[in-house]
Amino acid sequence: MRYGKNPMKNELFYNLVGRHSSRDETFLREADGTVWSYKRFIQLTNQTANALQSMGIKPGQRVAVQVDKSPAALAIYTACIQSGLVFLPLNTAYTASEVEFFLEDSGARLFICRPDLRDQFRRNLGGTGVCVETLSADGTGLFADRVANQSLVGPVCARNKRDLAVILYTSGTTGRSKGAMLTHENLLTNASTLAKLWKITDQDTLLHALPIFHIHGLFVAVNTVLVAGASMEYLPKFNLDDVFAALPKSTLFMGVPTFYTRLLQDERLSAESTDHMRLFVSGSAPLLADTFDRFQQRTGHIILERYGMTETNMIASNPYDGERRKGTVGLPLPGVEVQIVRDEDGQVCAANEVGQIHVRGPNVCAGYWKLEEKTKAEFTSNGYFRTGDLGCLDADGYLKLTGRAKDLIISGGYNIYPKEIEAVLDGCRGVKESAVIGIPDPDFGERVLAVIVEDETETFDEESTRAVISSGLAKFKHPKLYKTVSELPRNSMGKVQKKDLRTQFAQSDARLN
Ligand code: MLC
Ligand code: AMP
Repeated sequence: MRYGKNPMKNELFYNLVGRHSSRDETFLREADGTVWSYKRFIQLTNQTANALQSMGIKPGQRVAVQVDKSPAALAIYTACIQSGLVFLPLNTAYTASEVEFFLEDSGARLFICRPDLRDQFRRNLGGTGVCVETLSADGTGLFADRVANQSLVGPVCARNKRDLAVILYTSGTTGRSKGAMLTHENLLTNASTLAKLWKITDQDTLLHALPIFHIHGLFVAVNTVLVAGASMEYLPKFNLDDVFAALPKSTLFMGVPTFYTRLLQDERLSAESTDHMRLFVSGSAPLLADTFDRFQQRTGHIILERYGMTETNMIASNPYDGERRKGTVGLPLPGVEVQIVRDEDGQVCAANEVGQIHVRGPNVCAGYWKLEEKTKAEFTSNGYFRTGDLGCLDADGYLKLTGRAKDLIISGGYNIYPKEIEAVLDGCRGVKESAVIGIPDPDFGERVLAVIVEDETETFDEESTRAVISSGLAKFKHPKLYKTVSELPRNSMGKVQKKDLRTQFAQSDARLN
């Protein structure tokens, strides 16, 4: 699919949505059995686009959304693409203060939230010019009422490949969240490449249990389905009973490693219950060799592991037909260049030599919203993006991730930046300083642990600290364990040695609260 060929001049919209407009085939089936044909979903997209335009929202303006997963929520995304608006999805776990930062930083014109939060946001956002509308999980709400009154057909706004489609905020190693700017080209090229590589066709049904506010659930999953004209079993969230109910109707599954470890704990997982499945894909966090092996032994399926990040979409994937090599994330995607670069001298590493992973290609974002200096710093002079991941390419070109240069914890597929939590902890009573680390967790892969050095004058109080954390940070970021130490281990430069802390606390007991 190349830009400039489509008379509608919005290639992304055309390839994801427009070309399916008269298809009566199923696009998605909800957990309660409600079926949405492509035609009906596209009518809803048109109605949503008309509603957005009737509110005076202009191409390029940002529409922020923090709502439960539903067909109507997905239609806001496709309607934004149609109308040339910039879609800004937000994790439903984010607290009001986290959301307010994103709204202010992005200059969002419209914010669509869950009905129970409307009054609070209207109060907090009064005077900022952000319009607050609502949408609930069942598709009702103030915004839904506007949508219902609109025409089933709607205009398509012309866009070129460099126009922004989506802003996705990622917390940073500095503790300051950055909005990755994803263009129409980023999304379309990546979805087309993956659908081709994984041989997704209109005969496929994806079991969709991921959230739709991150690139995994939205771009890797939904966009590939749309590009291929496939269908989805569309679950509100990952839940074992719903997954096993939908499995017989599906051919594809995509998940974070936690989904696979949870499936393996369920006796319903077997060769028989998965015999009609064509492909299981894992990503967003390291898939343990043990999970890979046990899944193959139980089901006969070899999980296909792939690698990506918000700023770059997907970077590498194990092959569909060739060897899916355990412990690797496969080969760089067609059109995507991966370089492993030595820290000391910036030279490209030899095969199997570990270095910084740099990426270049049409998949890489246009930079960070309103952060020109930060954007410059994250790209090399020859246009490669610095992922912050460490790894090596083997002699066959398979990429192996070996660690992270960035201080990051991945819990159940969600990224947690310690700096953001440390900044809150350091302001708590009785805390002189803190270091937040990830320790192994059998369910989430990593679990957040806070190491506290007590203030000389005041005693550290875990309960009040938990309350402060709760009021400011999304639940998945909360430390599950607190430990106090007399001092943090530091190297000769004064840098906290988190590696030592991880070793010291690796065996910390599993009591979560
Ligand atoms: C929920 N909790 C988590 C958590 N998810 N804590 C840490 N990490 C998480 N990921 C909290 C809940 O609030 C709850 O707190 C407690 O942990 C247990 O909840 P649960 O019922 O067991 O969790 P559940 O709701 O089932 O959610 C777990 C999950 C979910 C794994 C299904 O986290 C999930 O869908 N993860 C997928 C994330 C994802 O899509 N990542 C892709 C990012 S894109 P309490 O206190 O109430 O008990 C990306 C790039 C790429 O990374 O390459 O794809
Ligand atoms: P995010 O910023 O949420 O998009 O997360 C991106 C990060 O997730 C990457 O930089 C990696 O560190 C990690 N990641 C993604 N896929 C994998 C994978 N297959 N194995 C290990 N880590 C992964």
